[in-house]
Amino acid sequence: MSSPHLLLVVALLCALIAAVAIFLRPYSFKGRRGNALLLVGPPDAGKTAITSFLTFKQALPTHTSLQVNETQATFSSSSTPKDRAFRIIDVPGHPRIRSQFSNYLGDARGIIFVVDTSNLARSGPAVAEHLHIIMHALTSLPPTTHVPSLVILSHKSDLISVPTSSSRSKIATDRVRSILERELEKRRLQSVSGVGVGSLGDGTEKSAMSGEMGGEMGGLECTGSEGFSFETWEGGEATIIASSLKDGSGTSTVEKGNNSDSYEEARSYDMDGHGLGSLIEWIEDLQ
Ligand SMILES: Nc1nc2c(ncn2[C@@H]2O[C@H](COP(=O)(O)OP(=O)(O)O)[C@@H](O)[C@H]2O)c(=O)[nH]1
Ligand SMILES: [Mg+2]
Repeated sequence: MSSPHLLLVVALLCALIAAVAIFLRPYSFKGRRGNALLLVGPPDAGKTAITSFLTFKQALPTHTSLQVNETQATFSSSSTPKDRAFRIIDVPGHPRIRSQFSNYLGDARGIIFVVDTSNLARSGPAVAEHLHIIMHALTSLPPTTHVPSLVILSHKSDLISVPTSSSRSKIATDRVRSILERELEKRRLQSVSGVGVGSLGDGTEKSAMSGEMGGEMGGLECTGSEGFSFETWEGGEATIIASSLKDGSGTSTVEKGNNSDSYEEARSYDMDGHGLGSLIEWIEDLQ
């Protein structure tokens, strides 16, 4: 073969190898991207109500669930022209069941940690313990696994009192951020100093550091030396978004009917912390 031909063949081969490498990159280096959305968080936060809204376009009456509930829902996507179908996995918050979220981690694209904003001042330590378990699991994934995005949903934002002219959404997310950052910082300091943080939880179980996850829990490392913050968390992206399924009067914003028009209305309904509009945007933006 003459040398110009040889050069051409080599160049084509290189181009082919580069194209294959680019095509396979998400699979070979970052792991397969799953299609599950996991709803986790303490009991009574609103996980099942949100699942039913995302799935059936309306809030159905819920009751305390003692098993994982799986449904399907389709969302448009900001990165592809096609709609994307997700498995929605509603994991009850009861301490004996909540660790089952880890069975779905390999297929998780996003994790939605739902918090009842209105009672967080009281339940902060227990909620932080639960979130710590999730963050520990995310930071313990094998390096080849795609790490799902995490959103902390400052839910039931209709129940907090907000001075007129203030932003409900900002007050709700600021409250969740400051309480959880403070509690997670306590846990981080205790684990650094080697003192078990089991006593920081709600006291209903001794599992926090040893039993449930089988060993010491890390996963709260941050860049910089300012203590724990979601912004500097090394485990990945963690966003805080406000939502509610009811308006200030206690009327459901998503029970207005069961035809698709009311769904469209509720879907886009995100008036400063009311509705699920910001959460749905977050799902549509998932990479
Ligand atoms: N005020 C208010 N109540 C809500 C909201 N979302 C859910 N709830 C209520 O909170 C209670 C617990 O909801 P549920 O979905 O069963 O919580 P789960 O235990 O996390 O699955 C139910 O009575 C819901 O009607 C909300 O945005 N605002
Ligand atoms: Mg439930």
